[in-house]
Amino acid sequence: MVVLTGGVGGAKLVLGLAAMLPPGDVTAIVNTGDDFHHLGLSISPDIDTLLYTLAGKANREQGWGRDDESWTFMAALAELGGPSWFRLGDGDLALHVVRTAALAAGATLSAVTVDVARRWGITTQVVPMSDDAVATEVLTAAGTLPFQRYFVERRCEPVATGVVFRGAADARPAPGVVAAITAADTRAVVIAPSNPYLSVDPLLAVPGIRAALSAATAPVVAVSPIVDGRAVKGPTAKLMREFGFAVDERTIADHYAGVIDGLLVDARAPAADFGVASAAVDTLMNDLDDKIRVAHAVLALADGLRR
Ligand code: FO1
Repeated sequence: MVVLTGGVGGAKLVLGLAAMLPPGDVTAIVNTGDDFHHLGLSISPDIDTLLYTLAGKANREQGWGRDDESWTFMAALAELGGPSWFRLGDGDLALHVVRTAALAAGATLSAVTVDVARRWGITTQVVPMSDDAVATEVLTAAGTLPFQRYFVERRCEPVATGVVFRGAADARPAPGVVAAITAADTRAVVIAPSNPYLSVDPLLAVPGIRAALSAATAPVVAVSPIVDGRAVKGPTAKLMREFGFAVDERTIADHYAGVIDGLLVDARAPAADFGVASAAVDTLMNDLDDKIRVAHAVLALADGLRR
């Protein structure tokens, strides 16, 4: 199984799939458009959410960072007049320091990620979409904002008119990405219920990934992030409205038209023609049983599809 994913919502589905399949059978290809440099550190939020979630270290209430976190560094930073808009916990900081040092010494982001996953006993393969820099920027009424400035500092408040993925056109898929998507024994490629505009589109903007999705023999199936006319988390619904779309499953199906063969929607969605094969299940994922239920439904939908 291959999953194209952003942070929290996608990590839940990856966890469900990993729980029902043999170790090593799931490859998560992760958005790196949120990555940025802050205080001299290389920060990869979605990769880290996958790593923390799969290692059982995620801070679930906060939705990012690690659990049992302490904040001595942030307090000391504030005392010195350092920036406080982006919060780095002490344990989280260690990961950024290790990654920054490894990248400075010539390692690739994918190699650093493999190393952390191995140390934490993670058997799911966590692969950045690219080792080349891609930076998501949001075009807003307040000007063009780098992703974290829009998302964290401005809390997604400025009205968005578009999104660009700087560097994506020249970015090469990281080693293993194309092979995983196109492998003859890949059962399905799943687009996680992540934000289509901010988390999945950066992956689709990498030409080699889009080409691999066209060449794949496995069906490509998306899980809709819409539940009962809302997005489960984050600014997905707000962006849909700002871009002039209805907040419904049809908009998701249209967004992925030409890429997907099937769409898994929430059981509360009104019956509709999505232009592709579809199935419905309760897609809210709180506990592990929920995640496994969605994982089963996505596999069942994909197994019924031929390319
Ligand atoms: N999100 C916030 O809303 N506030 C923060 O201070 C913050 C810090 C942070 C530090 C490390 C990290 O890996 C993620 C962090 N996030 C924070 C989440 C980050 O903005 C993610 O990119 C988004 O949640 C989108 O996936």
